[in-house]
Amino acid sequence: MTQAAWIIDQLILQGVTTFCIAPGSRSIPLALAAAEHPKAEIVTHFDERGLGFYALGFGKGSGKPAAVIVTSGTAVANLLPATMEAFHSHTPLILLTADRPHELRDCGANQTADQTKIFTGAVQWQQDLSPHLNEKAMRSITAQAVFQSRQGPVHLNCPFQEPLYTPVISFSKGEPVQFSFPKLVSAPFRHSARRGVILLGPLQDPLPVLALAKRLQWPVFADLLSQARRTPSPEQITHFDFLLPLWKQEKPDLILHFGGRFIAKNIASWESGAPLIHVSPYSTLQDPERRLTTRILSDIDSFCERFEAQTDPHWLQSWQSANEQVHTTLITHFASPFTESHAIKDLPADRPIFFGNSMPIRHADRFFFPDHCPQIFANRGLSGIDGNIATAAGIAHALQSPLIAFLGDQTTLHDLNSLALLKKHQILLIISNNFGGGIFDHLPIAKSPHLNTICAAAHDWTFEEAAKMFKIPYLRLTTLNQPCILPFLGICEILSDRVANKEASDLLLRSVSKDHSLAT
Ligand SMILES: Cc1ncc(C[n+]2csc(CCOP(=O)(O)OP(=O)(O)O)c2C)c(N)n1
Repeated sequence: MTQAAWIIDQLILQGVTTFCIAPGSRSIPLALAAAEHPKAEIVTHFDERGLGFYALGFGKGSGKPAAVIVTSGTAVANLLPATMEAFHSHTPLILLTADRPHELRDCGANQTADQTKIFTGAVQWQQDLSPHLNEKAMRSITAQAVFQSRQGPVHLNCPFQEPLYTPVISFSKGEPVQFSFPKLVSAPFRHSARRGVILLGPLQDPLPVLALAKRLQWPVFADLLSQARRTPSPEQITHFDFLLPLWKQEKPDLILHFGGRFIAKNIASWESGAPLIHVSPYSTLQDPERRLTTRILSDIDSFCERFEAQTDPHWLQSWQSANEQVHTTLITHFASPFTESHAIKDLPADRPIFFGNSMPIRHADRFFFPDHCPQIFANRGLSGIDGNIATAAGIAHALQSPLIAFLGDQTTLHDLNSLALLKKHQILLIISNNFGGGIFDHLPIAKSPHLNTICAAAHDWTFEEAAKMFKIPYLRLTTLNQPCILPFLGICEILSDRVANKEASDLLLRSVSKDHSLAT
């Protein structure tokens, strides 16, 4: 209990105040210390998998880690999916897993497995603590864990000896340990390019990059998760995803990539032929196509301030006018009958939105351009369809704000347990039910007679009864009716047809391609 109190108190001194707790016995010292600490905030959930995603969502929403407390055994393994997503999206997260002490390991004790390095490959840092560590060491390791968690998840495996419960806990007065990140680019960085393109991937703060684009008058291709849509600027070529496969005009002479991987696949397949520089504060490589010519490890703003290159006034204009053409084609497209992409284009933009993986995030990347774009979230580190409801709930918690979560039906089915987390927050969960995985209609497997069984997992379920079980208000719609959903909190299910969605999408691609090739 004393050791647990040191860990919890040091976490709080380091600014980690949210503790996500699942029930268990070996974890009682940690859970109790958190419950008793006057500055700790507690969230509880019965399912460790959902709990891990909730903490992940909290990290995405706040930029700060939440600490997850679970018992030993399979409970620990249930944290793996959320930890993997956190690792690949550089989301802060701290895992505190209770364990048997060393003398009870590997000798048949109940609920005891080798869990010390279970997250290897998915954590930034890990430590197996010992019941014999003194206060100084325990506090120092805990502080180090918080520091490491700025770049991704960390794991502290915490063995506890019995007794696991004492009625009185005292928190000794400890000191926080200070850590800081250096800014790495300190001298001017000059390049001779004049027709540069800026790729703005998922990023916490796009403003330094947008300022650089304005200074150089270079076009910016901004991913939905770059948050750049919140600050519209003439340099942003909003429909780059449609344009790249059709671009026949002058080629760029440099590509600068900031942040993570793009949702739009056309970025990866664009054969621009230009040198590619990636700037990121993370040491992990972001280059699946193996095209990088320069890799710069730096915080974004210090690089942007020091980067110098040329400007060509016609370069940006040619992208802008092509973008205008695509925009005109899209207006015609959305005059057609209602499909899933209409629902996303027309979403209320009055609160943050979490988009589920699969088609929702792709439609949003292409079509969601409201006048005032809210903060956008998704699990794109590994693009899992698991834990999406829990992640959205964790984000709503971090932001202390109402939130929309827009998910596909399989994504919702995968995380039904987490409906239990919904009612603590002001969430409008919109389920786009096309009765299976609509994404597979866009892949070559769509031609196979096995599409519906092995990939799309077609079904005929709706979510009314699930809503009832968790006592969540429920609404069913066939089009996205804004006045109807604006004041509504709960589950809103929109039914759509996979075939119609796919046909509309094909028609749009043909129109863009035809209109653009006529004009260039
Ligand atoms: C945990 C996990 N399992 C499987 C997949 C593969 N997968 C990607 S999208 C998808 C279907 C999602 O269907 P749905 O949520 O209904 O959305 P839609 O495709 O209809 O937009 C699947 C199974 C995944 N990304 N993550």
